[in-house]
Amino acid sequence: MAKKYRHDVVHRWEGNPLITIEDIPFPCNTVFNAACAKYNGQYILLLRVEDLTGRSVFALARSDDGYHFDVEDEPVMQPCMEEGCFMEYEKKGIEDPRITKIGDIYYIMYTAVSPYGPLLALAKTKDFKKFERIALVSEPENKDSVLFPEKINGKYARLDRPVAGGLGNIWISFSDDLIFWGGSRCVMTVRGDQWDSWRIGASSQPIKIDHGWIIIYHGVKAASGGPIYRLGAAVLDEKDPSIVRCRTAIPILSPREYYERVGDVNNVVFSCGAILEDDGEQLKIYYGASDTCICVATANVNELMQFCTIGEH
Ligand code: BMA
Repeated sequence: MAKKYRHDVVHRWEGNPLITIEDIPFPCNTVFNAACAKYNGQYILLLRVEDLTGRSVFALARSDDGYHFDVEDEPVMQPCMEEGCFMEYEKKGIEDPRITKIGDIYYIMYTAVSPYGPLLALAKTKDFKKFERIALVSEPENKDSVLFPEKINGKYARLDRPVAGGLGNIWISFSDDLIFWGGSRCVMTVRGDQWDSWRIGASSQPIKIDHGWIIIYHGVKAASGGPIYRLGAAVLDEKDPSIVRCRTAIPILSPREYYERVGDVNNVVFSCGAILEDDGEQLKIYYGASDTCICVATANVNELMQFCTIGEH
């Protein structure tokens, strides 16, 4: 059972891990890094499930309380098998989805793993039954894209994480149609030799709060024993989200429990989404632990904001 620690701002659910391969009805290696949404009063997780060949597919899980999930019998999205560009660019799998609801459509940004490296792809669903691909929306190497739930100054906006010079920073881009993107700017960079010094990437879809957008992001440090993936938070300006208003100086969640320390990839907590409850305070952060299972933790969004400091962004 997850231990309580009085300095925590993010609190692990005592029933973690909430989904393991035992819960997946079809054969697989691992399940991790799930996108989340609320649909018809239910919690939906779009799970990244690595099949026995090592390629990832997406499966769907539903829950009434956000903690106890039932996983559907078959994957809802697999790497594209029909001739066309998706097939070429999803040959090595589909990974790490993030869901953003715009109007009555749930958009899914995900990583298409191509022979040329990972790139961004976009799909949509209205009912979590029928999923439709829209477009490939970047070149490699790019990952960790999240759409904003509303237009910013008349344009769709996304965060993403291109890799350049070995480092990964968070960028913002804009679009009129969700397909062609531009106006790109760097939003947040890796920091010195801190916990987020090697790579950072948006984890959760941006969530609107008073005067800004809060995001959960992951930060990676290249430690001597291998990379360590941790979570932090940042608040972006409401009208110009390329401006970081504040950012956590220290991580809000670090690998500590056995299931976060040991797995297919050790020392990983990696989130692909969070849900702000209707009270406007409780945030449920879903995260993959050591690329082997799925967990949930909660935070009070106001306490989280107090953790974000003005300073070096
Ligand atoms: C990142 C992503 C995640 C994964 C993490 C740790 O680059 O590929 O899917 O959880 O590495 O292995």
